[in-house]
Amino acid sequence: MAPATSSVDGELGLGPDSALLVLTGAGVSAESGLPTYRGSGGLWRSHAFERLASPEGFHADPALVWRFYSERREAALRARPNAGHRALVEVERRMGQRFLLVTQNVDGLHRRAGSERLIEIHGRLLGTRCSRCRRPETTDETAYAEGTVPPCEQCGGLLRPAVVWFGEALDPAHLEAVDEFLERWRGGRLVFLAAGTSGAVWPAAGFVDLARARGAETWLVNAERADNAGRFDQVRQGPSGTLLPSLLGVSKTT
Ligand code: BJW
Ligand code: ZN
Repeated sequence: MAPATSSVDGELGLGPDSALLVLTGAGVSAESGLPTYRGSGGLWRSHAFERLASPEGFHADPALVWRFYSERREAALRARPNAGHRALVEVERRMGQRFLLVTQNVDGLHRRAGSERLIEIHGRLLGTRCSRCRRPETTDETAYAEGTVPPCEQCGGLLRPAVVWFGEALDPAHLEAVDEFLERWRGGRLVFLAAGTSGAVWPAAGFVDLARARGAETWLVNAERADNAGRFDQVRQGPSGTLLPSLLGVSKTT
């Protein structure tokens, strides 16, 4: 019997000439036990994002912001990648350079699952950088004790989590990489697949339009109706841990 992972193309029907751009959001980590941002049980339902995920909020109360991120670091380190993360690793192994994963997630679970062709456009929960100087970002898994705000050893400024807050620019190199991928593979069978994202946050919410403009077929996998669902060709409602393996033709147990 052929291995479960090798022969099936899945509903997306990805063949050797296809290219696949995937955008993931917090819903993909929900089955790993991490909360999403919006919707029931979402972080922004119980926490004011203006105070916790903005440069102004950090300036006003850095200790409060570090408490929030320290708790989330602990949760992310406890979590394990799920079948959705693993399906994306498997499809990357098959497709090589014809595959790119762009995630809005900061939890690090795609990387821990084994994804390598990966761009983390909203940064990393387990990274720290300086709010004042250009000290290089470092990996930092520390959950700081309540009231602690770590100082920068180079300039004495306040260190902050290496995530992208509202009102902050994404790394232009990341957006260029998305554009280059679409440009490189336009003309062939190009597929854009978004999973577990509400389509509420820009610029990621507009990637579907960039992909369509390059002739991509567009697919959405989400538990509830996303804000931008009407702009996709195909919408599948349900859990990504089940739907991603079946769309991608990957065994759920890999
Ligand atoms: C499941 C599931 C399961 C559950 N299976 N599904 C254009 C128009 C309007 C506004 C703007 C615009 N351009 C920019 C803006 C402003 C702003 C913005 O988008 N605001 C909107 C809210 C209106 N954007 C920005 O500020 C961005 N910056 C920017 O554009 O800069 C421009 C600039 C240029 C030059 C100079 C200066 C500026 C930055 C955005 C940063 C977002 N940051 C956060 C926080 C990261 C750190 C942290 O974690 O604390 O990123 S906010 C939060 O939202 C986080 C996420 O990555 C992001 C997206 O959320 P996501 O992943 O979609 O999660 P949810 O919870 O919304 O949805 C989860 C979905 O999963 C749900 O629909 C569920 O149904 C589903 N689900 N279980 C499948 N098992
Ligand atoms: Zn500094």
